[in-house]
Amino acid sequence: MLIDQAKIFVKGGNGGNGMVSFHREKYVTNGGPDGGDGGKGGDVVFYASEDLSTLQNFRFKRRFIADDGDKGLYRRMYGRGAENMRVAVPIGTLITDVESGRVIADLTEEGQEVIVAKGGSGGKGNMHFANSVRQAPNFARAGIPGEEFDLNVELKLLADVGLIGFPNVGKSTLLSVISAARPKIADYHFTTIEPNLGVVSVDDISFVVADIPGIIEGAHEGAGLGHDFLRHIERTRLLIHVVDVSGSEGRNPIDDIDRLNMELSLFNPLLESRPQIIAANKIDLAAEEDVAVFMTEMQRREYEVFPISAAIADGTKELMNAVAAKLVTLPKTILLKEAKEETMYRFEAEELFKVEVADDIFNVVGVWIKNIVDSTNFDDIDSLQYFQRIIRKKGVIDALKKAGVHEGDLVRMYELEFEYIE
Ligand SMILES: Nc1nc2c(ncn2[C@@H]2O[C@H](COP(=O)(O)OP(=O)(O)OP(=O)(O)O)[C@@H](O)[C@H]2O)c(=O)[nH]1
Ligand SMILES: [Mg+2]
Repeated sequence: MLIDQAKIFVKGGNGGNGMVSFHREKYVTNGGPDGGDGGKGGDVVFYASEDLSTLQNFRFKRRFIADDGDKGLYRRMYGRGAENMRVAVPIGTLITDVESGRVIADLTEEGQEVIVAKGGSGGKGNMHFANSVRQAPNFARAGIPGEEFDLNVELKLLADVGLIGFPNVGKSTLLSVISAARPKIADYHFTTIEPNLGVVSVDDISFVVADIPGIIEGAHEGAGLGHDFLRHIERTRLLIHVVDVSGSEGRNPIDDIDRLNMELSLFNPLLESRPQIIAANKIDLAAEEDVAVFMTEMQRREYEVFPISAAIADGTKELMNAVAAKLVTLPKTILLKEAKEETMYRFEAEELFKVEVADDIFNVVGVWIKNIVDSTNFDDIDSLQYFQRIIRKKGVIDALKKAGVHEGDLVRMYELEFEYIE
């Protein structure tokens, strides 16, 4: 398969709750509030590592939940913040938010990292809530819950080597003799309609080879099938250009090389400079002097070129040795300097809240208001008063009035519902 994919759930740790406590000491009566703040919940962080090449790890573990922060302590002591949870993913991993479809990150470089779910901040301890009027606040705020998302994690093909060539030249046959892959092989054009991957081992080196559908002229404008797949070989490090040296379809192999390279550069000029090794296939059908002419011309152009007969695996070992030797000299991954894709962006900041009116109910929605509601203890008079003040200060009441709220209307803020009183 071309794309490795997994659906996962990520959640940042919850912030620890703030503490309610009062300073106590011998001979000191009515000490001030000294409850400390809760610690921050851990973030879930994804980072790109070249040690991985598949999303295999996500087959077994699909939930990534960072630890919660500790709660605040006595004597103004902060609760400990939780460690971040760090998850390695292969280079080339694309992360999208399932709900919104937004791209969160495209990790294309070693070590690049992104916070996919932020941990919540800790709640403030009661030491923050004293003022001249309220000297003994007996409430603290709860920690904010960590962000949570369902994510789609996708790894695009990161084959090391791409097999390119016109239809029917023997690309799939070659893949079948150098790897365990079993692509469909037949004597007609476009036998391959989807790319096949094979893992090739040469001594202790292994690499991934991608066999893509045959490319025809005009592919860069969408002719044939190859176009859709050309972009999958943009990230390969090396190309094996397979050509039918016997000219069994009445074509000239040297022309084939030129025309196919032209298609590649029209599709993406970067591909022009991608190293190529040439596989002169079907030598069993070719006249010896034709093979010699072709070889001489390619060597003149300073290509490495190997005469092979893929069907009987003749010469393929030498070809693979050369491929392995070449790969070790090439950079590990080709970075998408000129790729069309987005690299990385975070969610935009959200507005504090929004008032939505439906069926005469005034709904106040948004992450901020949800957090305030979650962290308020409505049974506690101080906490409730604090809540009332903060929503007034941040303009929630004004926004409700603007939306047309009247005495007795129902207002809903997540779990909290009340009748509006002037
Ligand atoms: N005689 C001979 N036939 C070969 C050789 N290699 C491949 N073939 C034949 O050529 C035909 C096409 O082979 P495929 O491997 O399907 O070619 P392909 O390049 O993958 O073709 P598409 O997927 O259609 O682009 C098949 O009938 C193969 O058996 C070879 O070395 N010698
Ligand atoms: Mg094929």
